[in-house]
Amino acid sequence: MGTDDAADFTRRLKAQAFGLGFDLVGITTLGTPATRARFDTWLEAGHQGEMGYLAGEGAELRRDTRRPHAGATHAIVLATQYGGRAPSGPVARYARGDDYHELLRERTRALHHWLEAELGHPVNARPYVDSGPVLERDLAQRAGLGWFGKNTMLINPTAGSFFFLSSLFFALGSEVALVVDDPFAADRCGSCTRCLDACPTQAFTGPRVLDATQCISYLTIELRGAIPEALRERIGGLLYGCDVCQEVCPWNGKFSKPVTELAFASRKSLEGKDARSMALWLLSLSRSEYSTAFKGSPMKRAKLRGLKRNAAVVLGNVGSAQDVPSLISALSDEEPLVRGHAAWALGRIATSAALPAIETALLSETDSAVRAELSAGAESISVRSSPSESK
Ligand code: B12
Ligand code: SF4
Ligand code: SF4
Repeated sequence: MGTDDAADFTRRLKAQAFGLGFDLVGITTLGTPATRARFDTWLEAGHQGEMGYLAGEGAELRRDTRRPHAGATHAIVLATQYGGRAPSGPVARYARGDDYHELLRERTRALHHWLEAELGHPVNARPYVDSGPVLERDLAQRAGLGWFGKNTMLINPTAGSFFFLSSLFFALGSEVALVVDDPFAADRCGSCTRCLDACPTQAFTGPRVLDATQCISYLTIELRGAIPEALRERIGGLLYGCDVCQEVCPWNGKFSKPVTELAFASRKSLEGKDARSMALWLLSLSRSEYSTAFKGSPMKRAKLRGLKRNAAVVLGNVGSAQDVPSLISALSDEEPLVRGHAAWALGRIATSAALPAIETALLSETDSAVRAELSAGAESISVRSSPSESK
């Protein structure tokens, strides 16, 4: 195949990807990620927390993109915007609609089918969307899609950073050639530090290094257990994920787009709810109501108990005396995680009306972590409620 043929085939492949709904497309070879050493340093520091899949065998596969899928030589790297122009709210923008994993995997598979139809034979290929053992931002930078912002996001100079990444790994035979994109060489952050300054938990240890264990996205989505007490207040009204370090980025201010993919538009059940009303709604959900409301939603990752845990934290931050009855009900939730965080929230709201309920709960509570939260909550109410109120 000559150079012209390669250029033509590449053009048609990219046109097909745009036609399928992808917003950015780049092509790269597979190999050792340029930021492999950064990744290793990050793991050594323990910044991955409980995300054990990133270490061990998972890390080994991430150290060379030729490892995850045998025989693959190239990747088409794809970005899909999810609506950075939408107003900020208690749920991160990426999680307000349907789960992106399956939708993007299907769309990436469609590109695979197109390749096979064009070449007239099966092509050894595999789609990756988020969960595969691939450093996707590194791969996207290598395919020319953007630079690593100081907030660690992959930022594109015409699209900002509110997009998902996916890729098709494939084996390129000798009968066809492709024009590979140059890595994105520039760093367009300059002297800006807005994202580092705005992070509510100060989770960045420096530019482009995020200690995930301090990040609200990790705390509200990935962390299975209790949220460290020192970080709860800083979560404010964020119920699921966090967009703060993207919202303040001037590249998003200028280039983020309204949502065009209907599947990513906010679900009706989330629309119009502020942090407090959404937290109250979540705390009230039965298991079957939860299954109906969150069918096909990325928010299922936190499970009902994680969402209720987050809701209790949010009420502890933005709630008032009116919310005490909901939190008292949560003291008898089947999950110790929820009971413990509800006790903390009652201690924060600190109305003495909650004291009898906490004392009653202490009589029957057997979980030692919840007992500690209940005692701390009672103590906090005793200290913080005014003398006139506690009479
Ligand atoms: C684990 C994970 C998380 C963790 C850790 C995030 C992190 N920054 O490491 C947590 C749960 C906190 C998280 C949060 C979010 N995530 Co996430 N996450 C991932 C996942 C699964 C792996 C990321 C990873 O390997 N981290 C390890 C660290 C070391 O890698 P890194 O942060 O990307 O850092 C690289 C560069 O910064 C560079 N680097 C580091 N230091 C330096 C220094 C210099 C000088 C240079 C040049 C480079 C450099 O090297 C690193 C390794 O390649 C990817 C999907 C995937 N398979 O890649 C999605 C992914 C990164 N997440 C994504 C999203 C959307 C989010 C959230 C916005 C969700 C939300 N709204 O809550 C937040 C954003 C938080 C943030 N600022 O990163 C998207 C990002 C798309 C984009 N435009 O960048 C991805 C790619 C998923 C996807 N397929 O779309 N996430
Ligand atoms: S997502 Fe939120 S908590 Fe995490 S680094 Fe960005 S601003 Fe900080
Ligand atoms: S806010 Fe500023 S420093 Fe942070 S990623 Fe955007 S341009 Fe870079």
